[in-house]
Amino acid sequence: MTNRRAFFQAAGATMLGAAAVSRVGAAALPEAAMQASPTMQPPPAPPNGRPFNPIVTLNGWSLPWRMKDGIKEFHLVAEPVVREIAPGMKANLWGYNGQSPGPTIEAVEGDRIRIFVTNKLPEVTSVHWHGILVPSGMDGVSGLTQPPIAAGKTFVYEFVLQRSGTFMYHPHADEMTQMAMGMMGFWVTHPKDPKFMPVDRDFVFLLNAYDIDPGSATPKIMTMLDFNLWNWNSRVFPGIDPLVVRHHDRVRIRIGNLTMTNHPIHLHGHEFEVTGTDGGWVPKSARWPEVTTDIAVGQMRAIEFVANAEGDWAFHCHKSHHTMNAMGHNVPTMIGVDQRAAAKKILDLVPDYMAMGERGMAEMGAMEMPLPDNTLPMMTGAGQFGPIEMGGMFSVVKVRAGLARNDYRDPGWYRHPAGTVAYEWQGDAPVASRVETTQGETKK
Ligand SMILES: [Cu+2]
Repeated sequence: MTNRRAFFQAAGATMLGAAAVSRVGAAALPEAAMQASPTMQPPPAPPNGRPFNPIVTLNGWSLPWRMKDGIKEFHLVAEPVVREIAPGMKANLWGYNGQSPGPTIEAVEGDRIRIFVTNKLPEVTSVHWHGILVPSGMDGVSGLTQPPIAAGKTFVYEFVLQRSGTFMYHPHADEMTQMAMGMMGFWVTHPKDPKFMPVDRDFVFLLNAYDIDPGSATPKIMTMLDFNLWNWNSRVFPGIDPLVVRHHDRVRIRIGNLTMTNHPIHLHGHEFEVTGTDGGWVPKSARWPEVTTDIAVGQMRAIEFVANAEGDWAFHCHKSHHTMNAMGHNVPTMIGVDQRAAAKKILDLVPDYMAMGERGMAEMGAMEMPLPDNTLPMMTGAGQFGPIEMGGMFSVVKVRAGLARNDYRDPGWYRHPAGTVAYEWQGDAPVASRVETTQGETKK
């Protein structure tokens, strides 16, 4: 297996020299780069072809290509994978090239693309290029535009990228099963002119959902709506990468929804504009400021903002049950119920029994409950001030001064300036000079 970094080191500026393709011998197939880790791999600048500003996939990577006779050749392998959803839980999914979601594919407007798709699944598949303008026969709808790709076979897709934007790829064969199992990936077509709508940091992730019973590892594929794990790139909080940006950076975040419900995605501390959809870029005159944008099923939204406020800013789906991990949905509401007498009786029979919920569910975030193997707590994650009580679709935009240009490493928790943190009132008069502005600076 070749991870992306080793792959680029080995391949150097020429990409895929003779050594790198030796695994497939003399065959014409390009190397299928594999990724064994869910750790974010910020991509290097493109080694050949038209220049572009690479994007960063949360907990993911971008697929290397080889240039052959002026055509960019990629190799996707559809196969069963094991994905770490967050530390403490791994899922048996289907994906591409070792991970779910598959690698992000990046190319440039005007590029001629050839994609080899090898099917290592136990059933047929196909790949649909969501939002990309392709000849009808390259659209990947099995039965309608092509025969299904049988297990063990490799198909070739070829098209020219007609417009820049943010797209997705996913099967159009036994879709409900294959998407419930995690088969999907992002596609970014960069503009031919690298100065078109430039940003300093450009992130992508997919919204996806699984139904995995506590104590198990394989999604229930017949679930229609009642999923229990709400993911960004097949990761849940606290397994989702923070979005680390420099103070004053112009930031783009591209989000695609391949779940079965909509997700109102909310950013704290900043206002943003939707600048792109899977149909293309939004003209300036058609944009308006928002702090939440609803992303419907099958949609993609690119949002942009200037990171003008330092801090740790929550960034999450606003459906509160989507910021929780697997939970029993049939738990009765216990707020206000005194369970002490009943709990004592049950404890005689079940020593591990824990009465829950009579003061709300926050106590779930702090307590150490016995959990089945391979199961995440419902609410988890700790910040510098205590339990964050979140799971699922939640991360943190960390705005920091003084970061290096390509430094995406977690800088730790924000060091708040003195006098700018909410505090317990202890009878003193509040200090009148502590007035926060929206810029995070203190005014007298
Ligand atoms: Cu949601």
